[in-house]
Amino acid sequence: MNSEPRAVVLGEHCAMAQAQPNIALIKYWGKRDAALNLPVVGSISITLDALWTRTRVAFEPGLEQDRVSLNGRSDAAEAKRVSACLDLLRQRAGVNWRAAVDSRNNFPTAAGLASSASGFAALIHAGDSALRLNLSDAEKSVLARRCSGSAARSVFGGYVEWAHGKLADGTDSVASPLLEADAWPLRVAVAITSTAAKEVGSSEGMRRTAQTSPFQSAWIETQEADLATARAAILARDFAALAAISEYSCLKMHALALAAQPGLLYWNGASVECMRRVRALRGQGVPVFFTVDAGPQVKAICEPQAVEQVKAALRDIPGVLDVVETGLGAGARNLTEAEYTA
Ligand code: 2P0
Repeated sequence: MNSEPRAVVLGEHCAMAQAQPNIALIKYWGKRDAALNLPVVGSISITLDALWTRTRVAFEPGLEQDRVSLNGRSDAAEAKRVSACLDLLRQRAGVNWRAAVDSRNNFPTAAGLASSASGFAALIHAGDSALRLNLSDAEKSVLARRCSGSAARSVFGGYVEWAHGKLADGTDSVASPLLEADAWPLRVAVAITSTAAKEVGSSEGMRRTAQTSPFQSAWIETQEADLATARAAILARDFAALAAISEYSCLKMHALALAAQPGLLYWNGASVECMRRVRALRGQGVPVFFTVDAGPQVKAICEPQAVEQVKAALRDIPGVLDVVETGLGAGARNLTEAEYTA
């Protein structure tokens, strides 16, 4: 008897995976093809370690429709996105089996912490294993991108670049690793200033920006230089250079979105105070910089020796509900059932 009882319970087309969110230092904003999620610009991110999505996918030939549970609940809009993502995997495998998907995050969903990035990277990774597709990481990145743009980057760990690509079919719009997390282990303090879902989602925000912001062409024209500067700073482990180019890219993205009609204002008062505090610390010689995505949380990236001081400073700001610390982590990976249920 060497067959494992749990394999019988879960069925043979079942797998579990974990992926972590990533934070862009050089931002993605704007699509050249909304259906394929092809970006108008490349981007550079860091993958985190303390925050995760864990997902189980079980394809069951007898099932009539996909069953999707996210953080223990079912949501029709999210289930539709998950089914569309599963369709990409089913198409690759040449099967029409429906699946039961169970997924949970250890951080607030839809609050500017890139839950769609870790969510879809984990889904593609688990689905690939469940259907035994043996896709390469690059192929997983392409599929994850089609589900949510930034998910392309969470397939990989550490410092990651996602190329905007030139091909119409998007096969060259893929992420790849720039530097391992261990090679430059920066820390991140995330100041949570709201746990509410954002008012305007990223896809709608990008569409509105492209249609109405007068800065869209300047954004696209200046991105290549920012990417080159950030790439060089990362490879040289030059903190001051990475700080300068990252804050520049963040504020430029927000300026672009603020100039849409109606303007996209993702910050609250506490977000602004956090940014000011980070700059004040840096003025005192503390190696820290901020970045902010399409939501009100502020991510302060710092050298390891500064993290306690940075966390204390952020906690002190009125309106900061919590400060979560994380390091940089690995890319998407399979989980055993014991790891999944832990
Ligand atoms: C980024 N953001 O580079 C940028 C910066 C938010 C601000 O990628 O429509 O959830 O699924 O491609 O990836 C968030 O947008 O959008 C995002 P879709 P996604 O991280």
